[in-house]
Amino acid sequence: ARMSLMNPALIEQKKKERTIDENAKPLIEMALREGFETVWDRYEMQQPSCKYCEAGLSCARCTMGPCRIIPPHRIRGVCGADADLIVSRNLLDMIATGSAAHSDHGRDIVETLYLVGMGTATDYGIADEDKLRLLAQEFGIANDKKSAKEIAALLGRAMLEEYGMTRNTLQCLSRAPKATQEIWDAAGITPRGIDREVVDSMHRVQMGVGADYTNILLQGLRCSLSDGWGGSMLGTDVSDVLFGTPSIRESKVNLAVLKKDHVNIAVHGHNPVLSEMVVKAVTDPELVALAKKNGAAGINLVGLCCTGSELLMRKGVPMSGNHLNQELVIMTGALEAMIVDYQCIFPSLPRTASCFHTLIVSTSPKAKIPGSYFFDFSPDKGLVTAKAIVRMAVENFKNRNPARVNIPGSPVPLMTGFSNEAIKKALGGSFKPLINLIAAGKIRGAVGIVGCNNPHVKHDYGHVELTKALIKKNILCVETGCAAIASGKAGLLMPSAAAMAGDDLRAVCESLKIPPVLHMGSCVDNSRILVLAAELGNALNVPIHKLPIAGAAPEWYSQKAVSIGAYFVASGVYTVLGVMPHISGSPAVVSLLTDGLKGAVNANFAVEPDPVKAADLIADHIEKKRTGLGI
Ligand code: CUV
Repeated sequence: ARMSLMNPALIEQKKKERTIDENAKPLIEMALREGFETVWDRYEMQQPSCKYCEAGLSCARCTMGPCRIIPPHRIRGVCGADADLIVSRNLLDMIATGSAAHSDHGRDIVETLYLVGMGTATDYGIADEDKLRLLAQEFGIANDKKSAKEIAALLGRAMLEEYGMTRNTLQCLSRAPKATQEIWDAAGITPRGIDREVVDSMHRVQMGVGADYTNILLQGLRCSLSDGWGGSMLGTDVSDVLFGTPSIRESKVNLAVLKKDHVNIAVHGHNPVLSEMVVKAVTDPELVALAKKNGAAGINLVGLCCTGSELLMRKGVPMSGNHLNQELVIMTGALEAMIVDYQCIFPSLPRTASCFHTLIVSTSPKAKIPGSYFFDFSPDKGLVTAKAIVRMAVENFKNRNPARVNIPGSPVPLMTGFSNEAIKKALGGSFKPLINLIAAGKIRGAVGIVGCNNPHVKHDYGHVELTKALIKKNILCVETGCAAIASGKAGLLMPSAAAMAGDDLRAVCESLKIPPVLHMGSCVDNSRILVLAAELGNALNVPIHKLPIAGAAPEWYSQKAVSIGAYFVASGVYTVLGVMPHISGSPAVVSLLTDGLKGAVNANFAVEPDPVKAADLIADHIEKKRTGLGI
């Protein structure tokens, strides 16, 4: 259904309110003018939001309710749960959901490694055998006389065991400084198995189980650790083994990476097991020839969201945008197909696409989408499926309406590929020079800026303003996910952005020829940030919480982001959120998360929507940690 035509002044105002992405603005304007519904319209239609849900004070988990807490009289749900319990239970549910999403994605990758070893996923191979052998060593697999394939099977098997419940610990936890591991043990939050912590959490949110909000939130930390140091970490490491450990390279970003004269295909979602096969398929000579026969100059593959970051980091595939760009990519009228797997995909994309010629192709049995074309993608038939999808996209080129094509502006260059391995290499083989720069105060500290876009925040504003404010204070930013892409679009991922940094950081970046903001990958690659923190802690022989580092999620929306925030804090990293979680209904829970947790893990959350103020909070924290270290 089309909305009524909107007056130009209102369109102008909304366009400014919604985003700072200059390439997005013309499409937002077009959508408003012509009545194409976007996430911002749906957000507006949902206002005012339910104040009970917003405060975390509603519960519909069982059918004795649904319940809301409305003081002074209705202060318990039908079961007897009070505000603290309802809020904490809702939060644990979010953490478990996010942890499950990351870790299940990790499992799909680990399974692929196992299938490569067993010889049934022949389209995949081992791209980084050194990393495979290092990991095997870490997992106690003797590997000198074995072939890469044999190791892949054994390592894949051993990693799948991490999901179970017989080992009672996770291998990668031992990457953390000893003192940090001891903190986890003392707090009783050392995870015992990846799936186990999710199931344990789900058990606790069943009515009549978890009743103590503190105990519930501690389980939240344990479950999140099983994501960060478990499922996500395996996902990152094994993706590197299968598809290559990222190295520093250049590419481009924003909606203008679409090409008017090419068949344009976007991959959207998360798992490189799918998107890497699409990368292969688009270079197939037969399909390229078919594209040309259909009148196109070639096939142009672009990324979106995290699977885009995976391809950008490893292959330099251009990136069309982040979370709130997903509908706009379709509205360029130049996209033949959007291939998705799972997570962060608007269920309404086929509805958006139905106004254009774009085909939405879903590929995961877990994420079938009404209105999409479904291909049952699995690693044993990866390439043949990817080729079939690409063929469909190529054939769709003839359905494009040239009058509708609107690709605004031009792309921005960026530098990417900053895996820990690549950073070390750039530093001459170890983190020592980085540590020296931090000790000398040339770099005051480092901040991981991560997470999504959220229509509660002007698109990209939180990320970009926070990043700019921090580099001005000589604080190095390492970024993943949609945060990194926001910085990319704003030009912050180029060495030339050093000009926007404080004098000291600027000099460091200029001498190393690196940007002041390093793109470290997708959301599961936040595990790279954990490993970086662990290696810094180990080098200095201090627990993670003593390092001059912090985390931030200025525009987060997803359950996955809650899990990320929780494992940052549980690992000892002070973390500032730009969007308030639904917890304000319980002052006790708020106080535990923003203060009380210091007693258990020496770190806490803060919430600060103003990015400039958030930068001040982070800088203060970093200076305190520097003083603590005597530097
Ligand atoms: Ni996984 S989780 S919107 S794509 S960062 Fe982007 Fe990143 Fe959030 Fe999703």
